[in-house]
Formats: sequence, C-alpha cells, structure tokens
Amino acid sequence: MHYFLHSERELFVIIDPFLWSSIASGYRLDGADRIFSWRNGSLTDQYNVNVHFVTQTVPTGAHKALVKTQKYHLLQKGKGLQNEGKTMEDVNGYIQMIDFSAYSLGTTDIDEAAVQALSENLMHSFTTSGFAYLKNTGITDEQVTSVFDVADKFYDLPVDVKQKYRRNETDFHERHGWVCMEGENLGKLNGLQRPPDLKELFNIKPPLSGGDSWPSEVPEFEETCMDFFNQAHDLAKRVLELIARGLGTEAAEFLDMFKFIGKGRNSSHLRSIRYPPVPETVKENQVRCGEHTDFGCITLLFQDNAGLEVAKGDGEFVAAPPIADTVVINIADTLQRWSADKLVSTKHRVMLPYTPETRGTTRRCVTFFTHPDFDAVMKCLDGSDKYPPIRAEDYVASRLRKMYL
Ligand SMILES: O=C(O)CCC(=O)C(=O)O
Ligand SMILES: [Fe+2]
Repeated sequence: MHYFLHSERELFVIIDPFLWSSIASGYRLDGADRIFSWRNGSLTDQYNVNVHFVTQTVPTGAHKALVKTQKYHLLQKGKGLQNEGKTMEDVNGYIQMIDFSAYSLGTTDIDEAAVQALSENLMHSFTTSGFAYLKNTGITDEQVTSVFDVADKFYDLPVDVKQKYRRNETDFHERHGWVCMEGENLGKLNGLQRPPDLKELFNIKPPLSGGDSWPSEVPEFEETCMDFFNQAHDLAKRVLELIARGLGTEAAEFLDMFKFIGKGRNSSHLRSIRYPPVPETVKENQVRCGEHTDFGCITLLFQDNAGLEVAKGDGEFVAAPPIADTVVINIADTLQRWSADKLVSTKHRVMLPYTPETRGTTRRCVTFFTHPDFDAVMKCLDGSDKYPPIRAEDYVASRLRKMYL
C-alpha cells in the first residue's frame, strides 16, 4: 500500500487488488472533501475516484494499519512534488524515479548538458532520501530474471549439497558463498533485538579465493552471475562518476579508489537473496530483513516482489515497490561518512508480508554492494575534518565485526 501526495488536494493511492476489494467493502465512499487518485494493482491502471474514507467503520487489524498510514500522509498536505516536469518523477512521496538514459550502459554519444542534469538529479535524491529508482540504465528485467532463475535452482538443492558452498564466516575477507535461512541478522547491526532474518542468500565475490567455489550442480550459475556482476559493476561506476561530479570531486581520482572491484582487495559483491513464503510459526519480532543501513558506498537493488521499505526522517517507513525495468539505488554508510554527511545512508527493511495472501509469496532480490578498495584512505571529500581519515578495509572490518561476532 503506497500513498503519495500529488498536489495540495490530491493523493495518489497505489493499491493491490486484494486491498482494493477490502477497502471497497470496508469503507464508505461518500465523495469527497478530498480527491484521491487510485491506481489499482499496477502503475499503469489508473482510476480517478472521488472518495472520502470513513475511518470509523474499519473492521480489521490490516485495515487499521492502512488508515494510520493514510492519516499520516494527509498530514504531509501542502508539500507537493519537487522537480516536477524534469527527468525525475515521484514514486511514493519520498523516492524519485530518475531517467538514466543520458548515461545508460553502452552510451558513447554523451550529451554534456543531459549528463550534468542527471548528476544534479542524483544529488537531489542522494542528499534527501538517500534512495532513487533509475530507469533506462541498460540493464533489463530479462537479465535480472536470469539471475533469479539460476539462484532458484541453487536454493532448491538439498541443504547438505548447499552446505558445500557455505560462506566462510570466520574471515570477513571471505564473503563469497551461501548463507542459510536465519544465517544473518541485519537488524542487529542497528542494535535491534530481532531474531535472525527469514531469508537465504548467496554472495558472489570474485576473484574466488581459499575454499570458495561455484555450485557445479547448476552449471550456468557462474556465467550468469558473473555477466550480471559485470553489468552491475559498470552501472555502479557510472553512478559513482556522476556522484563525484555532483560533489565537485575529480572523477578520475575518485574512481581510482574502486579499481579492484572484482579483482581482489575490495569488498564489493553481488548478492542474491530469496525470502520464501512465511513459515507457519515465526519467532517474536522476526522479519525478512531487519532495519539496517548498508555499509558500502552505493547499493544497486533489483527486486521481483513487494516488501522493501525505506525509513523517512520521522521514523515512518514508506514502501519501495518493484517497478519494471528499474533499479533501486541507495547511498550506504561509507559514502555518507566520506561525503561528510552530505549524502545520506538511509535505513531500510523487509517486514513479513502484511496480508494472509501475500505471506504465501516469495520475494527475490539481487543487490550489488559497491565498496572502495581496501587500501583507499577515505578523507572527507569536502576537505573538512568532520571524520578522521580511515582505510576502507578498517572501516568495513569494524562494521562486519558487529554483525557476525
Ligand atoms: O530485499 C531487500 O530489498 C533488502 C535487501 C537489503 O537491504 C540488503 O541485503 O542490504
Ligand atoms: Fe540493505
């Protein structure tokens, strides 16, 4: 359920068919001291209906949650959209969709003014919500789905086979490999008392070292994942270059701090995550992925099903739904610190699905966590001494120790 304020007197409601029927029967629609636009099920079916929610008739817990969200967003009245009519569109009242065509993968014919505008749009998003959707990046849903599919083949193997590919958790340099259900607790990173996350995952971190290997039971796994790793890497580099431009930093020098991605002394990795249908019994406070900030520089995120939620400054979370042929991108802690807090690393999470119907669904996700080289020394990019210089490897080690030890 996603709301965003479209103008002074209009609210967009993006709503799935299940909730549509619940609302239609649970609320009296008695048009209108406010005007709402309804989007039913997808971003393309739009209904314009004049309604007035009569909140007192709400019958169930699920509906109550809905009303609470609605009331909250109504309080935002008057803020309106920023950057309307530019190459950014509002997705949910908080996160913007940015058209990346000017610098999409493979683009060689560079329109300087368009690239500058793109950099400014990215800076707008990364200095406010810390999140953006990008469209026209050059990465297609077909490519994303091929990663989901090989990952599924792996996850569907018997546990004792998957054990052979288990990530070595004794050394943070060893990120490659499988992590079983409930094998990670991202909420703990933020000091939350939550049971471990209800997900399994596979990290891909070339070049493989030590006891790392590719699952031979899924022969196409390596090639599919490495093709995608390379695509995501290229896109991340383009975004980093535009960020350097936006920060007024020499792009070549900045990118030189990322030269070992996929080659060695660097933590960047691709991660496939699968959240299975919610089991019959779950532990108290258990979720799919606890509230956390990422700890690299930027994260690229591709998703097939709802669930991702992003924190707003006031403690509320807003849904960041899957949108076809887009990538979600967010700033992570290393870059917040490096930019002396100009770019913001924002908390996000994946709760258990809220309705009985959606609890039976699987969510698949692929992320690309982009880190600077271990030996890069991060000095505040604005020339200030807000934070003392630190080697990227030392910074990541301090964060990972909290998570795994
Ligand atoms: O499934 C998701 O969207 C959350 C993944 C995530 O935030 C992470 O692994 O850092
Ligand atoms: Fe994350």
